[in-house]
Amino acid sequence: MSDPTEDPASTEDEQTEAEQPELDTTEDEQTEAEQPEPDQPKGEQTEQSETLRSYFQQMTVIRRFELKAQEMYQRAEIGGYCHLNVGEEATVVGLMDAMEERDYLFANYRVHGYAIARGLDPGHVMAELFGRTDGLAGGWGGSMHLADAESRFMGGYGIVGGQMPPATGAAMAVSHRQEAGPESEAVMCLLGEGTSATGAFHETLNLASLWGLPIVFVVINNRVGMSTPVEQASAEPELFRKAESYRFEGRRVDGDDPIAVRDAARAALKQAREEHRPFLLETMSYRLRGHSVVDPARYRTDEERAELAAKDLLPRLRSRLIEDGVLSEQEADTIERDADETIEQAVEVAGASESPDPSDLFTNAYSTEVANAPRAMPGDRVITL
Ligand SMILES: Cc1ncc(C[n+]2csc(CCOP(=O)(O)OP(=O)(O)O)c2C)c(N)n1
Repeated sequence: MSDPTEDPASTEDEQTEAEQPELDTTEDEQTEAEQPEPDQPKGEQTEQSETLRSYFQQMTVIRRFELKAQEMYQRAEIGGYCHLNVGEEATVVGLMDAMEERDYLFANYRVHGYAIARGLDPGHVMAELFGRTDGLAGGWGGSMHLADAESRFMGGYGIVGGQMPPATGAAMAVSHRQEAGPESEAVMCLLGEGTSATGAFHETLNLASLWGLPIVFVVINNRVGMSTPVEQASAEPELFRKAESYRFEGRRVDGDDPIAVRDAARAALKQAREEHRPFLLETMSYRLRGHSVVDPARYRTDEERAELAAKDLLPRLRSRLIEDGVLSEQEADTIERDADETIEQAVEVAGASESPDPSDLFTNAYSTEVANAPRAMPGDRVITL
């Protein structure tokens, strides 16, 4: 793994050949004879191979889900906002694999992949994007506000940094009801690199350290916030260092390597639960598409686009797994076909689901009882009592 204290450019440059996925072997160049038999992948099936195979499968499902979400948005099946995880799939599966069921997850608006990797049904995720009753939030949340309390997936948030105070509050609740130790729950709070320049970021890091909270803040550094490169948005572009000023640990990891992400997140969560101390993990990846599905990313030059396409982690992982004998070409094809089928089924589930009843518009909108009428406000309850 690359030295996490290096800056992004030199980190990539300094990766050794052994660490770098091979980029120069295209699928076309491989001959039939070089392919392992479908049922006998070469070499022993180590645990690592099984893990990589499973990661490739999950990443493929997430990628196909996201591309389908873009298509469904263009067909006006999905409204509102829609932000994709394209290019960040290794980070997504690595982080989710590191979490225990008892841990809580808070996220920003780029959240579909996390819901799927946390084990939620792609059909229910797609139905939420469609705004239908079978959606994770009954169709009221949409793409940015997926949530499932049962799996402790505490939601995506549309306000930049809006997820950080409630995540910190959840970690405070955990610290009050449980002793620090290996069995403790922990909280993972995801954010983009642009968010690390906001007030909520600094306020929550400060309190998490002062109060000794079991929380891992994960900065998913995809290098650009809307159209602004991180170097122009943050005086300290090595974002994991921001933990230092609040006297806790931070670390940067290669976000294109799912195993490196998983191991770093596991170590961070372990420390959070065993010491009830916060941790700041920074994952380095690239957002391959625009900020949201309606952003054509005109701030990128043609050269940058070509560079990004060449960096796409999914075809690189595919080639590497085939080359290492972890997968055969046919198995990779099957994984991709199955993923397409899963996503087609998800679209069917979403399309067949009812739209919410407009008379329910104010149900669950306030924590206090409010008459279910468009003009009602929480204070009305006091007046009518
Ligand atoms: C408080 C607030 N300010 C501005 C916005 C508009 N906005 C939406 S996303 C975004 C960029 C955030 O970038 P980053 O945190 O890096 O996340 P990424 O999109 O890269 O995942 C901005 C400014 C907002 N949603 N909320």
